[in-house]
Amino acid sequence: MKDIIKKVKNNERISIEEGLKLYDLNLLELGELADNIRKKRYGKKSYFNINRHINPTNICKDTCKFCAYSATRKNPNPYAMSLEEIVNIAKKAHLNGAKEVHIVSAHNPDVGLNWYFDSFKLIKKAAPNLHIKALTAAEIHFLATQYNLSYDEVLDKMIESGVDSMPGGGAEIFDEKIRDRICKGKVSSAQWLLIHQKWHQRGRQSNATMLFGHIENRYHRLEHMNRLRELQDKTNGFNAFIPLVYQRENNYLKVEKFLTANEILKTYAIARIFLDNIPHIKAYWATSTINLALIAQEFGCDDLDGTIEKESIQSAAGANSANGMKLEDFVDLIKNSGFIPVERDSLYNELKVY
Ligand code: V47
Repeated sequence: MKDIIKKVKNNERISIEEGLKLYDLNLLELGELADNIRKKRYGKKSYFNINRHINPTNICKDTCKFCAYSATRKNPNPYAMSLEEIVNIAKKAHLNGAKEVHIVSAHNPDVGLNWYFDSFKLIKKAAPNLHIKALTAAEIHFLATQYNLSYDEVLDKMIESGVDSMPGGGAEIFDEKIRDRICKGKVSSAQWLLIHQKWHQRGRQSNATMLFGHIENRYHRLEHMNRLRELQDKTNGFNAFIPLVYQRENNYLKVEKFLTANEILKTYAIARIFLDNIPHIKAYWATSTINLALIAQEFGCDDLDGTIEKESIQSAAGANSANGMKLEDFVDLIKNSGFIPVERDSLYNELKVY
């Protein structure tokens, strides 16, 4: 263990096995290692943005076991917003101060290809300065397959329609055996990585997520991070890594034990140490709870996502995030936890220090 700690302190890259070993360290010692890296880069700054999540449809041809959001027997309320509804939500959010719309849909085979792209075009027309973060690699794979397009064609259409950056969803866990058990049939791990690589090669940026706390183990998490680290070495296009804590209500993936705060914080800290080439580690409060996200600031995380305004994916599975958070409350919480709230844009340019 001493050798690994020395490596971390000397900013040397650690292996999957060394990352795994770090779980054996006590939480506070591990936290300090991660916190030192965070402090060197960002001091006491904690980043967030004023954003609006929009989930335009929950009708999905795929059946991921962890998902409580898509319309199924457990959630029999299918919907697909009209283009007008989507644009109005974006316009209203922009008027209220949002700088980003984060648009993630289900894989809806009925609305047509243009419904996806027209919504982006119309939003860009109505609010040219509003950053559009939209289409996960899982959605891109779905659109390519459904409409017989190459990934390149879908990615080019995104750029033409005004999409600015890609969110990190759909990554789940890259290990193929686990992936088969939780989301068989959707974008494969290799395809997810290829789509992000192609996006980065267009000079664009994206995020990467990891869904953890279900049937995966610690090795799977590190191996997942390793695939991201390898791609980032090639492209340098990932802005943030977002470990998503699994929410277990209203879905078909039975998990008896909920992760302990200890395990969640250790995973954040190890992500900060292991992913030496991804600048930001985001504690997405919708899945970790805001309380733990605030503590995570001392365990390597430098970003808390944003005010969200409305959220349907994690809240469908039990998270307390359906209505987002008021800006004043968000800023106060960060300040009261001893950090400096810094509003950023979607590409991490600083906009306002509170
Ligand atoms: O990929 C689905 C996850 C993701 C559950 O890029 C669940 O900035 C927990 O990707 N428990 C979509 N998570 C959300 C997402 C995201 C969120 C915040 C910021 C960014 C970003 C991206 O939600 C899916 C899936 O992994 N998810 N069901 C669940 N039961």
